[in-house]
Amino acid sequence: MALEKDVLDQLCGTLERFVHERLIPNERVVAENDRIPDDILAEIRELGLFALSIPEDYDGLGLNMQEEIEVAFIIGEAAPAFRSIFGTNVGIGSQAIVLDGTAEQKKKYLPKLASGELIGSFCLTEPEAGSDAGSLRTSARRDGDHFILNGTKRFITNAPYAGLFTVMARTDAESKDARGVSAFLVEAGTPGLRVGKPEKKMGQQGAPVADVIFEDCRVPATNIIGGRENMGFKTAMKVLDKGRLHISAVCTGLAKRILRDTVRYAKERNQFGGAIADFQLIQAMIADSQTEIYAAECMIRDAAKARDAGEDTKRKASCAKLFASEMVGRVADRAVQIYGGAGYIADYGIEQLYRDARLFRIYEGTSQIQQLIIAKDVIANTA
Ligand code: COS
Repeated sequence: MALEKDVLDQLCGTLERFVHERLIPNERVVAENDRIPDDILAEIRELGLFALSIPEDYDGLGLNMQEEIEVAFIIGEAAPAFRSIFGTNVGIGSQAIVLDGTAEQKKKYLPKLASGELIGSFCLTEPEAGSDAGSLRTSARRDGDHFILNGTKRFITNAPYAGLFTVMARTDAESKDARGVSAFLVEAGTPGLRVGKPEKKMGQQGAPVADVIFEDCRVPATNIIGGRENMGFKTAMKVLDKGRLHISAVCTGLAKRILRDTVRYAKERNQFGGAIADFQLIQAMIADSQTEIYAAECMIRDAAKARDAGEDTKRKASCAKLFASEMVGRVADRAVQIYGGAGYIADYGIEQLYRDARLFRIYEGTSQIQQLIIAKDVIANTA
C-alpha cells in the first residue's frame, strides 16, 4: 500500500534531519568503537526504521518499493554502518518471511522484526559457496518432526546481534545444486547454533560480520519457510532481487553525500590563486559524478516502479545494483582525487567513505554475478 504523499514527505524530512544532525556527526565515533551507540539505536527504533518494509498487518510501515528507495536514498547519505543495523530487518533478514512465509511464521516473527526487538540475519554464504550459492553444503537431515542442521555460514551481517537467522540448508542430500535447498528460521539460543568472532574489516566498522556455525542444531520442521522443502534457493533469490534494489539506492545516497562534501571542499580549497572548483579538470570530475548519480536515480526509480506494478524485476534489479555499486566506487575515487593528499588522511572523512563504499560491489551479489544474471536474462528473452 502506498503512503499519502504528505506522509512520505514528512517521513523523508524527519529522516533527512536525523541523518544530518545525528548520524553524520557520529560517524567517527561509530568507526572508532566499531559499534552503534545505544542512544542512536534507540532513535533508529523510534523512527520506525526497522519496520520500513514489513506489512502494516504485522506492525510495519508497509512501504512499497518506490517509497522504500526514497528512504534508502536519504539514509544512504550517512556512513553505511548505520543502515546496516536495521538493513537486515528491512531486507534480507525479513523478506523471506514476508514473501514466502506461512501465516503463523509471519504472525510470530514480523512484529518483532518491525519493532527491532528481534534482529534478523540471512545465512546463505559459506566458506566454499559464495557466488555459487546453489552449491551450499550446510545439511539439514530430517529426524521425525525436526531437522538437524550441520555446517558453517560465512560473512553473515549482524550475526552477533541477531535473534533470528534465515538459514539456507540442503534438505535433499542427493542434490548438488540449487534444487535441494530449503530455507529455515532458526532462533538465536537454539542449542547447536554458535556465532563466531566478529571479523576485522576494511570498512563499515559498526556493522558486524561473523561466521554462524551449526553443530547438530535441531530445528522444528514447521520452521521451514513456507512449509515446503526444497524451495529455499528460490526464496533466497527473490529476497535478493528486492535487496539489490534497496542497496542500489543506498549506494546512490552515499554517492550524493560524497559529491556534496567534495564540491564544498573544492570551493574552499585554493590553489594557483583560486578555488580548485574553478578549474575545468576538477569540474569534469564533478560533472561525471553528478551525471552518473542522476543515471542511477532514474534507473532505480524506474525499477522500483516496475516492481510495484507487479513486473518481474530480476534483470532491472541486477542492472541497478551493478551500475549503482560501481558508480559509487567511481564517485568515491574521484572524491579522493579532488581532495588530493587530504583525501588519503582519515581526519577529512572521505577516506572512510571510500573504504566503506568498496563492499557494495561485493555483497548481495558481486558485479560479476549481476552481469551473469543480466546477460542470461537478455539472451533468454532475445528472439
Ligand atoms: N527469483 C525466483 N527464482 C529464481 C531466481 C529469482 N530471482 N533466480 C533463480 N531462480 C530459480 C531458477 O528459476 C531455478 O529454478 P528451476 O530449478 O525451477 O528452474 C533455480 O532458482 C536455480 O536457478 P539457477 O539455475 O539460475 O541457479 P544457479 O545455481 O545458476 O545460480 C546465481 C544463480 C549465480 C545467480 C545465484 O547463485 C546468485 O545470485 N549468486 C550470488 C549469491 C549472492 O548474491 N550472495 C550474496 C550473499 S547474500 S548477502
